[in-house]
Amino acid sequence: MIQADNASPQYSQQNDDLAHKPIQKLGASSTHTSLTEEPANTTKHCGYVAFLGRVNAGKSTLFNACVGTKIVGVSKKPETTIRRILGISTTDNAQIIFLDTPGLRAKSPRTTKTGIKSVRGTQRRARAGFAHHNTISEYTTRQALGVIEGADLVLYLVDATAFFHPDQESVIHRVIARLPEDTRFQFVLSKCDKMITSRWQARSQELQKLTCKLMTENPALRKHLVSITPLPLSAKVPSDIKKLKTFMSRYIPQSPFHYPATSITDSTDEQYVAEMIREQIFRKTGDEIPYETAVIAHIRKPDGINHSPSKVCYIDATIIVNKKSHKGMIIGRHGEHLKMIGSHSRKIIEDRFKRKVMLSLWVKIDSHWIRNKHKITEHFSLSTSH
Ligand SMILES: Nc1nc2c(ncn2[C@@H]2O[C@H](COP(=O)(O)OP(=O)(O)OP(=O)(O)O)[C@@H](O)[C@H]2O)c(=O)[nH]1
Ligand SMILES: [Mg+2]
Repeated sequence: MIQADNASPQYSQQNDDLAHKPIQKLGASSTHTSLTEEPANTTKHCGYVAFLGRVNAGKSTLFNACVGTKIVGVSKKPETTIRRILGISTTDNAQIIFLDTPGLRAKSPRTTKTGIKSVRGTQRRARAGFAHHNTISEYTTRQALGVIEGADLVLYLVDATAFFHPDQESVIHRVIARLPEDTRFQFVLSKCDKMITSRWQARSQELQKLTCKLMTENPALRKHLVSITPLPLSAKVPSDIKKLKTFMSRYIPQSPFHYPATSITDSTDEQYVAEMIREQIFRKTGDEIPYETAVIAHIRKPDGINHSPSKVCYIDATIIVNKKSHKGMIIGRHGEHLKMIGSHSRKIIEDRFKRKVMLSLWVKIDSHWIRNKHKITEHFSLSTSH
């Protein structure tokens, strides 16, 4: 478990299960979305807030901002996040546990008995503007939808700067269908700093209209919805984050803390390292590099971060691609890309671990691993429990 900066870092091998069954909920009767009021209660509260939404909606950026430090990779390319990631923010009286999730899409095309997808169905969906679906998409969707069951509050992010995607409505319906009885639901209009006020206000109204339509189609939404007015915010504006946390704290139950006050995530150090390297791959290579690129990191003990800060931390990481051409793109001419990926991720990891890091990177081709469920679980450290 990675600890807050002021705590001594240590290894942890927590499993990926979501140990967050819903407990008594608070604030079920609140119906307003004002971001300004302080919670009146000073007893201990602890609960789960899940960030859901389509790809690129800004979930991970908001997640990192809420945790207060970077634990999940962010990039302008879709499908940066591949598994559910847990982050923790603790104050004297409240512990909010955030769940970042992979971007959602409409349902995958049907799989035949032999495990091969209906090609005609896929082509039809492609013509209709849906993205390519494969086994990884099925896994990531399950990862995302899997967090809903344990969430006290689900925040559904809609990118204020983008048009509503054709599959947006069906994705929202899938989320609503999974909401447990007393879980609250709220739309968030993200990236508002990128627009002038009148434009995001217009977007907010469009989203309200869509919410009304969704409520007509699915009356269950009414009882979960905190407010029909989406929360407009920017993950890059600290005062918005502060107000959002105040808002969230109204919907988490009275409960002892689930994690030590110094913990910031349940990810292992290896998962963190892999996440940061994957982010740099997404940032430093062209659009051709697909999200089907995995990183497996191994921190070599005994020189790892568990020991004296003067010790160098040796990390070996393997980047797994499924095509020879992708290997070439990641390595780049004379290894330039790989060098850049290595030096940028090393700096981020050194900053986090507060010690010198020797990072060795390898690129390996593993053809068709993306069709192999066991390999997906292994390479992305996905939980098999969902
Ligand atoms: N200006 C601005 N940019 C933002 C904001 N939130 C996210 N972004 C940018 O939007 C892009 C996507 O952000 P992510 O946080 O990776 O989005 P995501 O929803 O986690 O994406 P996936 O993991 O691919 O589903 C990145 O380039 C971010 O820097 C915001 O509030 N303001
Ligand atoms: Mg993400």
